[in-house]
Amino acid sequence: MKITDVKIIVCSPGRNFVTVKIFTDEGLTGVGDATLNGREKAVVAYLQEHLAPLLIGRDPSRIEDIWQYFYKGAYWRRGPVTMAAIAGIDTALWDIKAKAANMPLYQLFGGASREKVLCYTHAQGTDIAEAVEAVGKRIEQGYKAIRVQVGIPGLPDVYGTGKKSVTNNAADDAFPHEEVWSTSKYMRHIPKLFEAVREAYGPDIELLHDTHHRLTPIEAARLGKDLEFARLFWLEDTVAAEHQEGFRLIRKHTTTPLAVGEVFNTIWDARLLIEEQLIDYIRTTTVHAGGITALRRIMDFASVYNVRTACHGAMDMSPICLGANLHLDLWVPNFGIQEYSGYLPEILDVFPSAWSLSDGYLHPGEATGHGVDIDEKLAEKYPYQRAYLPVNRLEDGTLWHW
Ligand code: CS2
Ligand code: MG
Repeated sequence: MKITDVKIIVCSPGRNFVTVKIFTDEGLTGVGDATLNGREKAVVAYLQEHLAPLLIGRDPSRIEDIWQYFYKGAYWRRGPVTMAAIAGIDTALWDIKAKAANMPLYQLFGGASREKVLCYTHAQGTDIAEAVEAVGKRIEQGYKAIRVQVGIPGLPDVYGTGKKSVTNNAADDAFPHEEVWSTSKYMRHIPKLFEAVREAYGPDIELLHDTHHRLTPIEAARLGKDLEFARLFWLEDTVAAEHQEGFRLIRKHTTTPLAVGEVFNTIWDARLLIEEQLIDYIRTTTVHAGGITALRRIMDFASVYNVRTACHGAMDMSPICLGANLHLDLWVPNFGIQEYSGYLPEILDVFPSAWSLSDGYLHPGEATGHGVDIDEKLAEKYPYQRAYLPVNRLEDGTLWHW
């Protein structure tokens, strides 16, 4: 089999997506997600200018060699743009390989280790009452695990707590929306949120919380301790994780489980965290960690150290990324949980998917390949729209982590 063409499809059915579609001389095609929220066009250029031309004429079954060719061959390794581009190609190639084998992708990894994939979804409110009510709705819908975020008194808007967070897109103008942040206001308020949620719904429902990299290690240690009463499933992204050693301090002080890794793009970003068991869940996901080939390696490495998997699955991971993740989730022995924030209906129309959700669990389905496609005609109706994630500033104007 030979690769005959590579298309890079950009569409915006409510938010931007970049999709790689690979064509072969035997008529089989495969698709992969290459979306990098807010920097989509950089990945498009990387793919179009540098990678796609080098694929023509190659044997699509040589996935490992193609991955190494693009990773090692470029000399310039790692980075979100490079790794999202490689991921788009890698995912499409695995799709083709599983279609050629006439099997759902998870069979190629070694088959299912479980019947279904536990997922967590999001509930948020501008205040505690609203957030508690939102959690109740998610429980009614059958979810077993819920990430809860809330607005902070004294801060006008906080990412992930209001209407804007539904699509994550920036304001309608050409500049990113600017938010205001105060760690002390936040730290005082969050324990009250989880007191209220536990009081309303009891101990059985799994609760998660995302700090979005905004704390220092000692602040994270304090928050972890303050939340121990709530027995969280995890506390996510407490600190900016470039400084991996910072987690040693957090770990010394709290038994609240820790999750990190949605912005990691290689195994190297997580090596120390995993080796020293400084985290409980690794959140790397197919599209941002270099595709299935690379994510599988991270998952296996994590299994040696009792770290469980928890693929990032916000709405900016396209349904293709979710589909690919779900095949890994169904197989991976050290599975933890899969994030599922849901999709706008128009996104699901553009990406017909074999995966399904039932009673708080996902399943990748039994279609051959990874089971997700793109409707190219429909995608054309939703042209790219420039959009940014917000930025975060302290009350005095200092640009801050978020
Ligand atoms: C979040 C995401 O899902 C999560 O845990 O951190 O909403 C994240 O902010 C976006 O995916 C960024 O593009
Ligand atoms: Mg997160």
